[in-house]
Amino acid sequence: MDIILKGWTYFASNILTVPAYFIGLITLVGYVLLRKPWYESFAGFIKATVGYLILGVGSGGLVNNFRPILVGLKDRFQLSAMVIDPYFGQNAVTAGLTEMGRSFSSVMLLLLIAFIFNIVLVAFRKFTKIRSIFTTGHVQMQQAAIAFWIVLFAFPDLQDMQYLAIMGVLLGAYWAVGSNLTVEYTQELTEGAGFCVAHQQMFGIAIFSELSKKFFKSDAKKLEDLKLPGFLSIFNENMVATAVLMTLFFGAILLVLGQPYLVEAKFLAEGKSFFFYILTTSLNFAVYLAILQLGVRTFVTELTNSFQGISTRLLPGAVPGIDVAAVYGFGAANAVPIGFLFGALGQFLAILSLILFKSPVLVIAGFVPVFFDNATIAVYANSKGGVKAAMIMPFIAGLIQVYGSALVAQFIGLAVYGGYLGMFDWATVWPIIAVLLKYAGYFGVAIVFVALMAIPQIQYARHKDTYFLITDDYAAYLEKIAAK
Ligand code: ASC
Repeated sequence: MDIILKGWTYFASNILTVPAYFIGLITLVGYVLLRKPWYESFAGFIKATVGYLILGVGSGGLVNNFRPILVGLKDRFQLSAMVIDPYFGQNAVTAGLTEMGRSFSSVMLLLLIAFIFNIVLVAFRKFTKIRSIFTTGHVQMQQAAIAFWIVLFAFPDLQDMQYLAIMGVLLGAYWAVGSNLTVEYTQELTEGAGFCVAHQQMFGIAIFSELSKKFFKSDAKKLEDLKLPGFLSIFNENMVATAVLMTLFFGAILLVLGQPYLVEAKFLAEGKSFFFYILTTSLNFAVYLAILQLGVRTFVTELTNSFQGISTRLLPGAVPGIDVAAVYGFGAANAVPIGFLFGALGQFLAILSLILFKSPVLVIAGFVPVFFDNATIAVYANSKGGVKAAMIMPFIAGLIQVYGSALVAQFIGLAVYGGYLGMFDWATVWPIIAVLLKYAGYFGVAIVFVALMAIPQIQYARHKDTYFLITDDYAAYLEKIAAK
């Protein structure tokens, strides 16, 4: 038993929670199952892993460069505020647990239980209607930390094994149902690329795609159809648009922070030009975005080609759920900066209102929610409802991220430790789960589980004839839709 657990822990901490290797391994296994020659399988493994690592350089570069700038606002004005960001959320849980004299040492075991549960749900897809597997390990760790805190808050006196059982079932169900919920929207966005999203705004993708469909015309002007005239035409190009918009946005924030603070906080070396610091920092946004898109292009085809091995031989009909940044390689490239800016506007307005109304919790915008949630929502909203949807939906999401996070972090007592996850699903779906668990106990656990399981059933009932076809054979799906 001990050796199995050690082996698992090794696998989980080096592969399962490092998406690049996990996706590489899946690609390798997929090609082997397709009986490709060993050298092609090996090459597939390399391309998938390297591509995902490149994606990580892009998204990590964005996170590491721009998160400190946003958080700088908190230091500069000495606000006692909570940062909404997955990494701050994870730190807050650790701080809270340390203070209580507890730890959450069984995260790896939890991942095992939840992951196996996810696979079982797909294996029984005939009954569960679940098609997708959640593979984004670093996100799973962040979510496990917050979910542990929520369960601890609702059931303070349980044993470790009982926590594991409740969380394994709830998280496993959320991962499976949430990623499954993004299948249709993602297949349509990527024209059948064969993956879905396994991240932190999966319900958000579904909700805002549906709202965009409902309130905007499907033939509304899309961002990619905009042909700006005259000098504005430079914005037709994504790299130029991103660079200019981000220079304005981060330039303003860096000016507010001011040169003395930036020097003191070691952002800017003494004696260096402030102007060129602002310029380089802001232009780096476009650099990392370009890297990220290169990463997506490198691994997506490998992954989805090889995954046919898994979805025909190992786990029939399965679809891989991957990092949300993968969708930035599809749809309108300009949706990414637009979503970020309108989401930031929503978040800043919400934060301002918290200050004006003297809320007991103040929130500081974290980079990960404000960028990765809202850019994503704009990409999907644009594909369903065009330019206006791509602006309005992230704006609404920005408001919700702040208000929902402020409410839930106060409710579960995490606000005092300085952070909360803050992503869309964790500002909407999980607060509801927290309330149900707290006030309805085990009955609440049952309600949440049944409600989650009902979602794929509803999806299936709405499109029985194409539900599995959309991932099994996208061309046939399109024909069927056209024939209708
Ligand atoms: C997250 C998180 C990140 C980013 C990344 C986006 O939630 O923790 O590092 O989003 O996954 O590519």
